[in-house]
Amino acid sequence: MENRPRPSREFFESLLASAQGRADVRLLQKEPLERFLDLVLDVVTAEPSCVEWEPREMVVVGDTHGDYRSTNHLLDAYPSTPLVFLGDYSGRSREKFDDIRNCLLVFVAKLLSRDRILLLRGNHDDEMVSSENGLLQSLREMLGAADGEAVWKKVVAIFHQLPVSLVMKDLIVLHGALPKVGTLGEIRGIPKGTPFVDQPLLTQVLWNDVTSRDGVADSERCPGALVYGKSTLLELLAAVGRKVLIHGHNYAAKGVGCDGADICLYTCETYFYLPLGTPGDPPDVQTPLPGNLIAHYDGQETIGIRALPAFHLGEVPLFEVRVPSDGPPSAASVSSLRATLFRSLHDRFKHQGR
Ligand SMILES: [Mn+2]
Repeated sequence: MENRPRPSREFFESLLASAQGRADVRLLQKEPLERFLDLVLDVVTAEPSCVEWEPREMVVVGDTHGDYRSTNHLLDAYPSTPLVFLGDYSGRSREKFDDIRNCLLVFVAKLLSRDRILLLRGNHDDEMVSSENGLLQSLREMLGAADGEAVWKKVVAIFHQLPVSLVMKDLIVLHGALPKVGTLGEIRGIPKGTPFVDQPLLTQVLWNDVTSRDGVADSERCPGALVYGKSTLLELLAAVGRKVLIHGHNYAAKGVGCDGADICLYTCETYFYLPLGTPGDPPDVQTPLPGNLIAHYDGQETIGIRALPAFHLGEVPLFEVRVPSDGPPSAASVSSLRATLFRSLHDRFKHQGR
């Protein structure tokens, strides 16, 4: 495994340029691309299904779904902070090949910073879903039918080897929502390397949802998955010995629910991008909706929920979740100015429907 041939420096430069949207992905050649994907596969295969990190600062990024611009922005904005991506790297792309760019970008980042960047698995990061969500089609278009399918199979092998959860101190981090388990050991025991349909608990991790209604119901999104409310979430958190679930997979306008026990992040502009300027204005005149959220954990007791433009506005969080060592979590709105901006954007978003 260690002596796989490495692609050339020139290849890595053109790979990065393509992934960042500075060059045409169709200029990439199949053979070095496959050698690159083999290197990424080795790195993620060595990781456990349930990653356990000592308490430390980290930024958690929700579903990016082909939004390589946001991914690139985050990699630039946090060059040394541990970054956890919640999965769903392809699907729902805004423009052709955005899904390929985003996958390549997170793979390059992982290869270069394997101990700092964690790529968790989402429900789209799967053989079946990525054959239907546009990624296979994009790769066929990029490389031709046969070569595109061969490269897609290597991408799928990586997807299936991604870890499915992270536990750190009082937090558990995964794509969908906690599965119905009685112990953390059941989550640790979820095997890697298979499609989710073969694994009932993995199906739940990747597809479950938390809602505002209490009780447990079957999910309409996927057979075998569940939708549940606050009391069930609190029971499951207690069962796995944690206080806060950080997850993606769904859009939650505020990003915080269940009094801080539920942090739901969506970090993709594709669905939730509402220009404030007039059409044709440069991108920095437009403001993403607060659906474009990340969570910053200080490694102690505080998790700040920030919208992506916060980088340009002094890093003021929208909401703050406190996780004291001796009590339950609590959530509070932080900045009244930003809360007002947030509410006006949210109202406008609601009126537009989606
Ligand atoms: Mn998802």
